[in-house]
Amino acid sequence: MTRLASATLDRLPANARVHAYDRAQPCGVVHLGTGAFHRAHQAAYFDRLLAHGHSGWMIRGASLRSPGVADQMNPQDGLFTVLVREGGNERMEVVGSIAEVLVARHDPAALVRALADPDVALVTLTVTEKGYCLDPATGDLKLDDPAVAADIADLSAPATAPGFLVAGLAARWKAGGEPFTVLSCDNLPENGQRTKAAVLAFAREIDADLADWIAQMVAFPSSMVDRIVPATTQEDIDNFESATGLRDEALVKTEPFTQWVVEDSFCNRRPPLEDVGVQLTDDVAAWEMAKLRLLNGAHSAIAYLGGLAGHRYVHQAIAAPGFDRLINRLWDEAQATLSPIEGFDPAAYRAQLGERFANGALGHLTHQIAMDGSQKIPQRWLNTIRAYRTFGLGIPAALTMAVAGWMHWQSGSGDNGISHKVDDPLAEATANVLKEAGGDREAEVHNLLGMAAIFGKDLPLDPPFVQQLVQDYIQIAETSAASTVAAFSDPASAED
Ligand code: CS2
Repeated sequence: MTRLASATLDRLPANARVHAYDRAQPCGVVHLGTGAFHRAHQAAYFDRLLAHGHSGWMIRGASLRSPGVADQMNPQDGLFTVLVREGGNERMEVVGSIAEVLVARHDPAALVRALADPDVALVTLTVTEKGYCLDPATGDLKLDDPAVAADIADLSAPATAPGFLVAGLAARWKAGGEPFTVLSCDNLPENGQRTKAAVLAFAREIDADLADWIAQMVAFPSSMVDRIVPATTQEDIDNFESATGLRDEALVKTEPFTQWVVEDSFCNRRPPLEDVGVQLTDDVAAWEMAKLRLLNGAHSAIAYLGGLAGHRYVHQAIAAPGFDRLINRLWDEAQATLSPIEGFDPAAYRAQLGERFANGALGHLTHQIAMDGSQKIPQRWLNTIRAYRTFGLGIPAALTMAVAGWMHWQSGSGDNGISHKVDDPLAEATANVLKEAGGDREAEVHNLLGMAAIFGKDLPLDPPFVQQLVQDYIQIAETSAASTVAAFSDPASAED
Protein backbone atom coordinates (compact mmCIF):
# COMPACT_ATOMS: atom_id res chain seq x y z
CA MET A 1 0.00 0.00 0.00
CA THR A 2 1.45 3.37 -1.02
CA ARG A 3 0.11 6.48 0.66
CA LEU A 4 -0.49 9.77 -1.08
CA ALA A 5 2.36 12.06 0.08
CA SER A 6 4.81 14.62 -1.33
CA ALA A 7 7.07 11.85 -2.62
CA THR A 8 4.25 10.00 -4.43
CA LEU A 9 2.38 12.96 -5.91
CA ASP A 10 3.85 12.34 -9.36
CA ARG A 11 2.12 8.96 -9.49
CA LEU A 12 -1.33 10.54 -9.61
CA PRO A 13 -3.19 10.38 -12.91
CA ALA A 14 -2.57 13.28 -15.30
CA ASN A 15 -6.10 14.63 -14.80
CA ALA A 16 -5.57 15.20 -11.06
CA ARG A 17 -5.09 18.89 -10.35
CA VAL A 18 -2.16 19.67 -8.07
CA HIS A 19 -1.34 23.30 -7.42
CA ALA A 20 2.36 23.96 -7.59
CA TYR A 21 3.72 26.18 -4.81
CA ASP A 22 6.40 25.91 -2.20
CA ARG A 23 4.77 24.34 0.85
CA ALA A 24 7.74 25.09 3.09
CA GLN A 25 6.46 28.50 4.14
CA PRO A 26 5.07 29.87 7.41
CA CYS A 27 1.61 29.05 8.65
CA GLY A 28 -0.46 32.24 8.80
CA VAL A 29 -3.56 30.34 9.87
CA VAL A 30 -4.38 27.97 12.69
CA HIS A 31 -7.56 26.00 12.14
CA LEU A 32 -9.51 24.30 14.93
CA GLY A 33 -11.46 21.24 13.72
CA THR A 34 -9.73 19.85 10.63
CA GLY A 35 -12.66 17.61 9.59
CA ALA A 36 -13.96 16.87 6.10
CA PHE A 37 -15.83 20.17 5.79
CA HIS A 38 -12.77 22.29 6.50
CA ARG A 39 -10.69 20.30 4.03
CA ALA A 40 -13.22 20.62 1.20
CA HIS A 41 -13.97 24.28 1.93
CA GLN A 42 -11.54 26.68 3.65
CA ALA A 43 -8.43 24.57 2.95
CA ALA A 44 -9.37 24.47 -0.75
CA TYR A 45 -9.70 28.30 -0.83
CA PHE A 46 -6.29 28.70 0.87
CA ASP A 47 -4.79 26.21 -1.60
CA ARG A 48 -5.88 28.48 -4.44
CA LEU A 49 -4.65 31.55 -2.57
CA LEU A 50 -1.20 30.01 -2.20
CA ALA A 51 -1.26 29.00 -5.86
CA HIS A 52 -1.97 32.66 -6.69
CA GLY A 53 1.38 33.47 -5.12
CA HIS A 54 0.07 34.86 -1.80
CA SER A 55 2.63 33.38 0.55
CA GLY A 56 2.50 32.92 4.30
CA TRP A 57 -0.98 31.43 4.36
CA MET A 58 -0.33 27.76 5.03
CA ILE A 59 -2.64 26.28 7.68
CA ARG A 60 -1.65 24.50 10.87
CA GLY A 61 -4.65 22.31 11.64
CA ALA A 62 -5.75 20.97 14.99
CA SER A 63 -8.20 18.38 16.17
CA LEU A 64 -9.44 19.13 19.64
CA ARG A 65 -10.16 15.55 20.66
CA SER A 66 -9.61 12.64 18.33
CA PRO A 67 -6.24 11.73 16.79
CA GLY A 68 -8.04 10.25 13.75
CA VAL A 69 -7.51 13.16 11.34
CA ALA A 70 -3.86 13.63 12.36
CA ASP A 71 -3.28 9.91 11.72
CA GLN A 72 -4.85 10.29 8.30
CA MET A 73 -3.03 13.44 7.31
CA ASN A 74 0.40 13.64 8.92
CA PRO A 75 1.80 10.50 7.21
CA GLN A 76 0.64 12.13 3.95
CA ASP A 77 2.57 15.38 4.65
CA GLY A 78 -0.82 17.04 5.16
CA LEU A 79 -1.84 16.33 1.56
CA PHE A 80 -5.30 15.08 0.64
CA THR A 81 -7.58 14.81 -2.37
CA VAL A 82 -10.90 16.54 -2.88
CA LEU A 83 -13.14 14.51 -5.18
CA VAL A 84 -15.65 16.85 -6.78
CA ARG A 85 -18.64 14.84 -7.94
CA GLU A 86 -21.74 15.57 -9.93
CA GLY A 87 -23.72 13.02 -11.89
CA GLY A 88 -21.20 10.78 -13.60
CA ASN A 89 -18.43 13.40 -13.51
CA GLU A 90 -15.60 13.43 -11.02
CA ARG A 91 -12.71 15.88 -10.64
CA MET A 92 -9.64 15.16 -8.51
CA GLU A 93 -7.96 18.08 -6.75
CA VAL A 94 -5.05 17.63 -4.39
CA VAL A 95 -4.92 20.27 -1.66
CA GLY A 96 -1.60 21.26 -0.13
CA SER A 97 -2.52 24.13 2.17
CA ILE A 98 -2.49 22.14 5.43
CA ALA A 99 1.04 21.77 6.78
CA GLU A 100 0.25 19.40 9.64
CA VAL A 101 -2.45 18.48 12.13
CA LEU A 102 -1.97 18.74 15.89
CA VAL A 103 -3.98 16.71 18.37
CA ALA A 104 -4.89 19.09 21.15
CA ARG A 105 -5.92 16.41 23.59
CA HIS A 106 -2.49 14.77 23.37
CA ASP A 107 -0.51 17.98 23.50
CA PRO A 108 -2.57 21.04 24.42
CA ALA A 109 0.57 23.14 24.95
CA ALA A 110 1.59 22.61 21.31
CA LEU A 111 -1.68 24.11 20.12
CA VAL A 112 -1.35 27.07 22.51
CA ARG A 113 2.19 27.63 21.16
CA ALA A 114 0.86 27.48 17.61
CA LEU A 115 -1.77 30.10 18.50
CA ALA A 116 0.87 32.29 20.12
CA ASP A 117 3.11 32.21 17.02
CA PRO A 118 3.33 35.83 15.71
CA ASP A 119 3.24 34.54 12.09
CA VAL A 120 -0.33 33.46 12.72
CA ALA A 121 -2.71 36.27 11.80
CA LEU A 122 -5.91 34.27 11.57
CA VAL A 123 -7.59 31.49 13.53
CA THR A 124 -10.46 29.77 11.78
CA LEU A 125 -12.88 27.31 13.37
CA THR A 126 -15.15 24.46 12.32
CA VAL A 127 -15.84 22.85 15.68
CA THR A 128 -19.58 22.21 15.01
CA GLU A 129 -22.40 23.95 16.84
CA LYS A 130 -21.73 22.18 20.13
CA GLY A 131 -18.00 23.01 20.06
CA TYR A 132 -18.72 26.61 21.10
CA CYS A 133 -20.19 25.39 24.41
CA LEU A 134 -23.16 27.72 24.08
CA ASP A 135 -26.71 27.33 25.27
CA PRO A 136 -28.44 26.64 21.91
CA ALA A 137 -31.53 28.71 22.72
CA THR A 138 -29.83 31.81 24.20
CA GLY A 139 -26.36 31.64 22.64
CA ASP A 140 -24.73 32.26 26.06
CA LEU A 141 -21.54 30.45 27.07
CA LYS A 142 -22.40 27.53 29.35
CA LEU A 143 -20.21 28.40 32.31
CA ASP A 144 -21.58 25.36 34.14
CA ASP A 145 -20.50 22.95 31.38
CA PRO A 146 -17.94 20.67 33.09
CA ALA A 147 -15.36 21.07 30.29
CA VAL A 148 -15.73 24.88 30.31
CA ALA A 149 -15.54 25.00 34.12
CA ALA A 150 -12.41 22.81 34.07
CA ASP A 151 -10.72 25.08 31.50
CA ILE A 152 -11.57 28.17 33.54
CA ALA A 153 -10.19 26.56 36.70
CA ASP A 154 -6.92 25.64 34.97
CA LEU A 155 -6.10 27.11 31.58
CA SER A 156 -2.65 25.51 31.38
CA ALA A 157 -4.03 22.56 29.39
CA PRO A 158 -7.32 23.60 27.79
CA ALA A 159 -9.78 21.20 26.16
CA THR A 160 -12.54 23.42 24.75
CA ALA A 161 -12.49 25.76 21.74
CA PRO A 162 -13.21 28.88 23.85
CA GLY A 163 -10.46 27.73 26.26
CA PHE A 164 -7.88 27.45 23.47
CA LEU A 165 -8.84 30.78 21.94
CA VAL A 166 -8.51 32.53 25.29
CA ALA A 167 -5.23 30.75 26.11
CA GLY A 168 -3.81 31.72 22.69
CA LEU A 169 -4.96 35.33 23.00
CA ALA A 170 -3.66 35.52 26.57
CA ALA A 171 -0.21 34.41 25.34
CA ARG A 172 -0.24 37.19 22.72
CA TRP A 173 -1.39 39.76 25.24
CA LYS A 174 1.29 38.81 27.76
CA ALA A 175 3.95 38.99 25.05
CA GLY A 176 2.72 42.46 24.05
CA GLY A 177 2.01 41.13 20.59
CA GLU A 178 -0.72 41.62 18.03
CA PRO A 179 -3.89 39.55 18.37
CA PHE A 180 -5.15 37.17 15.69
CA THR A 181 -8.51 37.45 13.96
CA VAL A 182 -10.99 34.76 15.02
CA LEU A 183 -13.11 33.57 12.10
CA SER A 184 -15.91 31.13 12.85
CA CYS A 185 -16.91 28.92 9.91
CA ASP A 186 -19.74 27.03 11.59
CA ASN A 187 -23.43 27.09 10.75
CA LEU A 188 -24.48 29.43 13.54
CA PRO A 189 -26.28 32.72 13.07
CA GLU A 190 -24.00 35.73 13.64
CA ASN A 191 -21.24 33.22 14.32
CA GLY A 192 -18.66 35.99 14.83
CA GLN A 193 -20.78 37.72 17.48
CA ARG A 194 -21.47 34.43 19.22
CA THR A 195 -17.82 33.44 19.24
CA LYS A 196 -16.88 36.85 20.57
CA ALA A 197 -19.49 36.64 23.32
CA ALA A 198 -18.26 33.15 24.30
CA VAL A 199 -14.59 34.19 24.33
CA LEU A 200 -15.30 37.36 26.32
CA ALA A 201 -17.47 35.54 28.85
CA PHE A 202 -14.69 33.01 29.26
CA ALA A 203 -11.89 35.60 29.46
CA ARG A 204 -13.79 37.61 32.07
CA GLU A 205 -13.62 34.60 34.35
CA ILE A 206 -9.83 34.54 33.92
CA ASP A 207 -8.73 38.18 33.95
CA ALA A 208 -10.76 41.37 33.48
CA ASP A 209 -7.84 43.20 31.81
CA LEU A 210 -7.39 40.39 29.32
CA ALA A 211 -11.12 40.50 28.58
CA ASP A 212 -10.92 44.28 27.99
CA TRP A 213 -7.94 43.84 25.64
CA ILE A 214 -9.81 41.17 23.67
CA ALA A 215 -12.94 43.32 23.51
CA GLN A 216 -10.95 46.24 22.11
CA MET A 217 -8.36 44.54 19.94
CA VAL A 218 -9.68 41.27 18.56
CA ALA A 219 -11.87 41.06 15.45
CA PHE A 220 -14.45 38.29 15.23
CA PRO A 221 -15.84 38.53 11.71
CA SER A 222 -18.92 36.48 10.92
CA SER A 223 -18.93 34.21 7.92
CA MET A 224 -21.36 32.13 5.88
CA VAL A 225 -19.87 28.90 4.60
CA ASP A 226 -21.48 26.58 2.13
CA ARG A 227 -20.45 23.32 0.52
CA ILE A 228 -22.10 19.93 0.93
CA VAL A 229 -19.47 17.52 2.22
CA PRO A 230 -20.76 14.04 3.04
CA ALA A 231 -18.65 11.84 5.31
CA THR A 232 -16.01 9.87 3.38
CA THR A 233 -16.59 6.10 3.40
CA GLN A 234 -14.06 3.23 3.34
CA GLU A 235 -15.47 2.41 -0.08
CA ASP A 236 -14.55 5.90 -1.36
CA ILE A 237 -10.97 5.38 -0.13
CA ASP A 238 -10.75 1.87 -1.60
CA ASN A 239 -12.12 3.03 -4.96
CA PHE A 240 -9.60 5.86 -5.07
CA GLU A 241 -6.81 3.41 -4.37
CA SER A 242 -7.97 1.04 -7.13
CA ALA A 243 -8.17 3.94 -9.58
CA THR A 244 -4.86 5.64 -8.72
CA GLY A 245 -2.68 3.07 -6.95
CA LEU A 246 -2.42 5.49 -4.01
CA ARG A 247 -4.16 5.28 -0.69
CA ASP A 248 -5.52 8.59 0.57
CA GLU A 249 -6.87 8.17 4.08
CA ALA A 250 -7.73 11.87 4.25
CA LEU A 251 -9.79 11.95 1.06
CA VAL A 252 -12.94 14.08 0.99
CA LYS A 253 -15.80 14.11 -1.48
CA THR A 254 -17.97 17.07 -2.29
CA GLU A 255 -20.07 18.92 -4.86
CA PRO A 256 -18.87 21.52 -7.40
CA PHE A 257 -20.72 24.33 -5.56
CA THR A 258 -18.80 26.31 -2.97
CA GLN A 259 -19.49 29.66 -1.31
CA TRP A 260 -17.87 31.70 1.42
CA VAL A 261 -19.14 35.11 2.50
CA VAL A 262 -16.89 36.79 5.06
CA GLU A 263 -17.39 39.98 7.04
CA ASP A 264 -14.56 42.30 6.16
CA SER A 265 -13.40 43.02 9.69
CA PHE A 266 -9.91 41.76 10.55
CA CYS A 267 -7.54 42.90 13.29
CA ASN A 268 -4.34 41.53 11.79
CA ARG A 269 -3.15 40.78 8.24
CA ARG A 270 -6.09 39.73 6.08
CA PRO A 271 -5.56 37.08 3.41
CA PRO A 272 -6.66 38.46 0.01
CA LEU A 273 -9.49 35.95 -0.17
CA GLU A 274 -11.34 38.04 -2.74
CA ASP A 275 -8.73 36.80 -5.26
CA VAL A 276 -10.08 33.27 -4.94
CA GLY A 277 -13.81 33.91 -5.09
CA VAL A 278 -14.63 34.69 -1.45
CA GLN A 279 -17.25 37.42 -1.02
CA LEU A 280 -16.07 40.03 1.48
CA THR A 281 -18.86 42.20 2.76
CA ASP A 282 -19.89 44.49 5.63
CA ASP A 283 -22.98 42.50 6.44
CA VAL A 284 -22.94 38.74 6.58
CA ALA A 285 -25.90 38.23 8.91
CA ALA A 286 -28.50 38.29 6.15
CA TRP A 287 -26.53 35.75 4.07
CA GLU A 288 -26.10 33.48 7.06
CA MET A 289 -29.77 33.64 7.89
CA ALA A 290 -30.84 32.87 4.32
CA LYS A 291 -28.48 29.92 4.07
CA LEU A 292 -29.34 28.53 7.50
CA ARG A 293 -33.09 28.79 7.00
CA LEU A 294 -33.24 27.66 3.36
CA LEU A 295 -30.43 25.14 2.93
CA ASN A 296 -29.86 23.82 6.43
CA GLY A 297 -33.54 24.13 7.37
CA ALA A 298 -34.52 21.93 4.43
CA HIS A 299 -31.61 19.57 5.10
CA SER A 300 -32.72 18.91 8.67
CA ALA A 301 -36.36 18.36 7.64
CA ILE A 302 -35.17 15.85 5.03
CA ALA A 303 -32.88 14.22 7.58
CA TYR A 304 -35.53 13.56 10.26
CA LEU A 305 -38.62 12.90 8.16
CA GLY A 306 -36.62 11.11 5.45
CA GLY A 307 -34.56 9.23 8.02
CA LEU A 308 -37.70 8.07 9.88
CA ALA A 309 -39.18 6.93 6.56
CA GLY A 310 -36.10 4.76 6.01
CA HIS A 311 -34.34 6.84 3.33
CA ARG A 312 -30.59 6.41 3.56
CA TYR A 313 -29.59 9.31 1.34
CA VAL A 314 -30.82 12.87 0.81
CA HIS A 315 -31.34 12.36 -2.92
CA GLN A 316 -33.56 9.35 -2.23
CA ALA A 317 -35.63 11.14 0.41
CA ILE A 318 -36.39 14.15 -1.77
CA ALA A 319 -37.62 11.87 -4.57
CA ALA A 320 -40.14 10.17 -2.23
CA PRO A 321 -43.84 11.14 -2.34
CA GLY A 322 -44.69 14.50 -0.77
CA PHE A 323 -41.13 15.66 -0.03
CA ASP A 324 -41.10 18.16 -2.91
CA ARG A 325 -44.31 19.80 -1.60
CA LEU A 326 -43.06 19.79 1.95
CA ILE A 327 -39.68 21.30 1.10
CA ASN A 328 -41.15 23.90 -1.21
CA ARG A 329 -43.56 24.93 1.48
CA LEU A 330 -40.71 25.06 4.02
CA TRP A 331 -38.82 27.33 1.64
CA ASP A 332 -41.90 29.57 1.27
CA GLU A 333 -42.12 29.81 5.05
CA ALA A 334 -38.42 30.57 5.45
CA GLN A 335 -38.36 33.05 2.57
CA ALA A 336 -41.27 34.98 4.11
CA THR A 337 -39.04 35.72 7.13
CA LEU A 338 -35.96 36.92 5.21
CA SER A 339 -35.11 40.47 4.26
CA PRO A 340 -33.90 41.12 0.71
CA ILE A 341 -30.16 40.79 0.07
CA GLU A 342 -28.43 42.54 -2.78
CA GLY A 343 -27.19 39.95 -5.27
CA PHE A 344 -29.33 37.16 -3.81
CA ASP A 345 -32.23 35.77 -5.84
CA PRO A 346 -34.26 33.42 -3.61
CA ALA A 347 -36.03 31.70 -6.52
CA ALA A 348 -32.75 30.91 -8.28
CA TYR A 349 -31.18 29.83 -4.98
CA ARG A 350 -34.06 27.46 -4.25
CA ALA A 351 -33.90 25.95 -7.72
CA GLN A 352 -30.17 25.43 -7.32
CA LEU A 353 -30.67 23.86 -3.87
CA GLY A 354 -33.10 21.37 -5.43
CA GLU A 355 -30.40 20.35 -7.91
CA ARG A 356 -27.70 20.17 -5.23
CA PHE A 357 -29.85 17.94 -3.02
CA ALA A 358 -30.58 15.69 -6.01
CA ASN A 359 -26.85 15.09 -6.64
CA GLY A 360 -26.89 11.33 -6.10
CA ALA A 361 -23.15 11.01 -6.73
CA LEU A 362 -22.54 12.45 -3.25
CA GLY A 363 -24.21 9.75 -1.18
CA HIS A 364 -25.15 12.21 1.59
CA LEU A 365 -26.54 10.23 4.53
CA THR A 366 -29.71 11.51 6.20
CA HIS A 367 -28.28 10.20 9.49
CA GLN A 368 -25.21 12.43 9.13
CA ILE A 369 -27.34 15.56 8.95
CA ALA A 370 -29.60 14.28 11.76
CA MET A 371 -26.69 14.44 14.22
CA ASP A 372 -26.81 17.06 16.98
CA GLY A 373 -30.34 18.23 16.19
CA SER A 374 -30.78 19.92 19.57
CA GLN A 375 -27.92 22.26 18.62
CA LYS A 376 -29.12 22.86 15.08
CA ILE A 377 -32.90 23.25 15.04
CA PRO A 378 -33.08 26.55 16.96
CA GLN A 379 -31.33 28.46 14.15
CA ARG A 380 -32.56 26.27 11.29
CA TRP A 381 -36.29 26.15 12.18
CA LEU A 382 -37.33 27.61 15.51
CA ASN A 383 -36.24 31.19 14.83
CA THR A 384 -38.07 30.97 11.50
CA ILE A 385 -41.20 29.73 13.26
CA ARG A 386 -40.95 32.61 15.74
CA ALA A 387 -40.56 35.18 12.96
CA TYR A 388 -43.41 33.64 10.97
CA ARG A 389 -45.72 33.76 13.99
CA THR A 390 -44.64 37.31 14.91
CA PHE A 391 -45.35 38.52 11.37
CA GLY A 392 -48.87 37.09 11.75
CA LEU A 393 -48.46 34.72 8.83
CA GLY A 394 -50.32 31.82 10.42
CA ILE A 395 -48.97 28.35 11.15
CA PRO A 396 -45.82 27.35 9.27
CA ALA A 397 -47.14 23.92 8.29
CA ALA A 398 -43.92 22.47 6.90
CA LEU A 399 -41.68 23.66 9.73
CA THR A 400 -44.16 22.40 12.30
CA MET A 401 -44.17 18.98 10.65
CA ALA A 402 -40.38 19.05 10.64
CA VAL A 403 -40.38 19.67 14.41
CA ALA A 404 -42.78 16.73 14.83
CA GLY A 405 -40.31 14.65 12.79
CA TRP A 406 -37.41 15.68 15.02
CA MET A 407 -39.45 14.78 18.12
CA HIS A 408 -40.08 11.29 16.75
CA TRP A 409 -36.45 10.94 15.80
CA GLN A 410 -35.52 11.43 19.46
CA SER A 411 -37.35 8.18 20.33
CA GLY A 412 -34.73 6.21 18.38
CA SER A 413 -37.33 4.38 16.35
CA GLY A 414 -38.67 5.11 12.86
CA ASP A 415 -41.32 3.77 10.50
CA ASN A 416 -41.94 0.03 10.90
CA GLY A 417 -40.16 0.14 14.25
CA ILE A 418 -36.72 0.34 12.65
CA SER A 419 -34.33 1.71 15.23
CA HIS A 420 -31.56 4.28 14.82
CA LYS A 421 -28.99 5.91 17.06
CA VAL A 422 -29.82 9.37 18.38
CA ASP A 423 -26.46 11.10 18.11
CA ASP A 424 -26.96 14.29 20.09
CA PRO A 425 -25.47 15.84 23.24
CA LEU A 426 -29.02 16.03 24.64
CA ALA A 427 -30.01 12.47 23.58
CA GLU A 428 -30.24 11.23 27.14
CA ALA A 429 -32.27 14.22 28.28
CA THR A 430 -34.76 13.89 25.41
CA ALA A 431 -35.05 10.12 26.00
CA ASN A 432 -35.80 10.80 29.67
CA VAL A 433 -38.56 13.33 29.07
CA LEU A 434 -40.11 11.02 26.47
CA LYS A 435 -40.11 8.21 29.01
CA GLU A 436 -41.67 10.41 31.67
CA ALA A 437 -44.69 10.89 29.39
CA GLY A 438 -45.56 7.24 30.01
CA GLY A 439 -46.71 6.59 26.44
CA ASP A 440 -49.08 9.59 26.28
CA ARG A 441 -48.26 11.15 22.90
CA GLU A 442 -49.50 14.61 23.70
CA ALA A 443 -47.44 14.60 26.88
CA GLU A 444 -44.38 13.54 24.87
CA VAL A 445 -44.71 16.68 22.74
CA HIS A 446 -45.24 18.90 25.77
CA ASN A 447 -42.30 17.40 27.62
CA LEU A 448 -39.93 17.94 24.70
CA LEU A 449 -41.26 21.46 24.16
CA GLY A 450 -40.52 22.14 27.82
CA MET A 451 -36.79 21.81 27.17
CA ALA A 452 -35.97 25.51 27.27
CA ALA A 453 -32.39 25.01 26.06
CA ILE A 454 -33.91 24.06 22.69
CA PHE A 455 -37.36 25.67 22.49
CA GLY A 456 -36.88 28.71 24.71
CA LYS A 457 -39.72 29.78 26.96
CA ASP A 458 -41.95 31.22 24.25
CA LEU A 459 -42.75 28.43 21.80
CA PRO A 460 -44.58 26.17 24.29
CA LEU A 461 -46.81 29.18 25.01
CA ASP A 462 -48.09 29.43 21.43
CA PRO A 463 -51.29 27.30 21.46
CA PRO A 464 -52.08 27.23 17.69
CA PHE A 465 -48.52 26.12 16.92
CA VAL A 466 -48.53 23.54 19.72
CA GLN A 467 -51.91 22.19 18.62
CA GLN A 468 -50.70 21.65 15.06
CA LEU A 469 -47.47 20.10 16.33
CA VAL A 470 -49.39 17.61 18.49
CA GLN A 471 -51.61 16.73 15.54
CA ASP A 472 -48.61 16.11 13.24
CA TYR A 473 -46.80 14.13 15.92
CA ILE A 474 -49.79 11.86 16.49
CA GLN A 475 -50.28 11.39 12.75
CA ILE A 476 -46.68 10.25 12.32
CA ALA A 477 -47.00 7.89 15.31
CA GLU A 478 -50.31 6.42 14.23
CA THR A 479 -49.48 6.09 10.54
CA SER A 480 -45.86 6.68 9.51
CA ALA A 481 -43.50 9.49 8.59
CA ALA A 482 -43.56 8.31 4.96
CA SER A 483 -47.35 8.46 4.66
CA THR A 484 -47.63 11.70 6.64
CA VAL A 485 -45.22 13.44 4.26
CA ALA A 486 -46.92 11.82 1.25
CA ALA A 487 -50.24 13.28 2.44
CA PHE A 488 -48.74 16.74 3.09
CA SER A 489 -50.60 19.44 1.29
CA ASP A 490 -49.45 23.01 1.21
CA PRO A 491 -52.11 25.06 3.03
CA ALA A 492 -51.49 27.96 0.65
CA SER A 493 -52.36 25.90 -2.42
CA ALA A 494 -55.36 24.39 -0.58
CA GLU A 495 -56.76 27.92 -0.21
CA ASP A 496 -56.57 28.61 -3.96
C1 CS2 B 1 -25.74 19.82 6.97
C2 CS2 B 1 -24.59 20.76 6.65
O1 CS2 B 1 -24.90 18.10 8.35
C3 CS2 B 1 -25.58 19.13 8.30
O2 CS2 B 1 -26.14 19.58 9.30
O3 CS2 B 1 -26.94 20.52 6.91
O4 CS2 B 1 -23.37 20.21 6.97
C4 CS2 B 1 -24.63 21.23 5.19
O5 CS2 B 1 -24.33 20.17 4.32
C5 CS2 B 1 -23.67 22.37 4.96
O6 CS2 B 1 -23.97 23.41 5.84
C6 CS2 B 1 -23.73 22.85 3.53
O7 CS2 B 1 -23.04 24.03 3.40
